Amino acid sequence: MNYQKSQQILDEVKKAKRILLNCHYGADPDGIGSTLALKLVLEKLGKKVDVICPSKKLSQQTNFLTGFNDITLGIDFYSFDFDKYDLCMFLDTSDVDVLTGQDRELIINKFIVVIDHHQTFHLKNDLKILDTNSSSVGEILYKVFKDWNIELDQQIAECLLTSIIGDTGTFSYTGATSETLRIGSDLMSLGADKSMISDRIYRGEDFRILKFWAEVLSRIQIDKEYGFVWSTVPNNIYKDYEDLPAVKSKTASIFAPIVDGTDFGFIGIEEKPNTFTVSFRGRTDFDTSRIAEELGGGGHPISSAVRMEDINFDDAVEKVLTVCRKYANKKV
Ligand SMILES: [Mn+2]
Repeated sequence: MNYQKSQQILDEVKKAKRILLNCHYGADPDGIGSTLALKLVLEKLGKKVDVICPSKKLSQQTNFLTGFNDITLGIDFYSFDFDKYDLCMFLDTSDVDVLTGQDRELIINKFIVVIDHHQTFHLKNDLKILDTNSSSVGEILYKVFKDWNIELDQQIAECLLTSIIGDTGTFSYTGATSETLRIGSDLMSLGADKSMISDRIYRGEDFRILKFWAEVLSRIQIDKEYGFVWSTVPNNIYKDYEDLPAVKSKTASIFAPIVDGTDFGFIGIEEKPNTFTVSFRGRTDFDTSRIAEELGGGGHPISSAVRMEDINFDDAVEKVLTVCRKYANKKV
């Protein structure tokens, strides 16, 4: 057994007829790929499966995955009817905000299974597999499916490899271990196309995102003393680009962790007037989640985020910089 809880989760799955899965708010390739892989496996087991997502629009970069068009978008979790489901399974979702896209307490009177690799965890749930050493939920699920003796086919392999490639920068981030590569190799043998997936995720941008990046890069600054870079974009600029899916996290992943001599970086975006979202990305083994947590957010050491509400742009930037310098390693 890779995970102690695998059998218990399988027992719950076997009892259920209708199962609800989620793609988290602003779902990324790991969120989408892992959810669609689980959907395919549950359907093989004879279950009726629905997938819901609070975002109104998803990035089309993973639209080649089986089941992508079956995801029901724009779901309001606070009016959604959970009654017809016997079981809810939430993947790659560390927090209620990420689950629902809203910062409100949510009570679901259903048996809930959570499978995740995030460090901070605030959902009240009944059964979870939490493996923070895993590169991605796709990697965890691969091992869960082994525990369940599921024979993987090409479609499932493609979903899982999409998850792993999405969360490891095509096997390049520190989270990608020798085991991740072994799993990737097995998924390729099953017919998942690594090059196609990687091209779709990393070389399939909307031209307009480059214009947004020009705005971000024209504002980028470096703190050489504390070893970090940052850029902050006010709402009057961001509003022209807010329809681009996952634009905030993607921009941070590309530009925040790449500057020599830094430990981390952040991109701060005023997503609505007086609402400021900050995405931190680590470049070294520096733990950015401590900064995000102090500001009220969370995440992994290498990737974390916070949304700050009812705060004006300048105050938000100052507050974030102060906390960054509190935790940063002084360089000079
Ligand atoms: Mn993930």
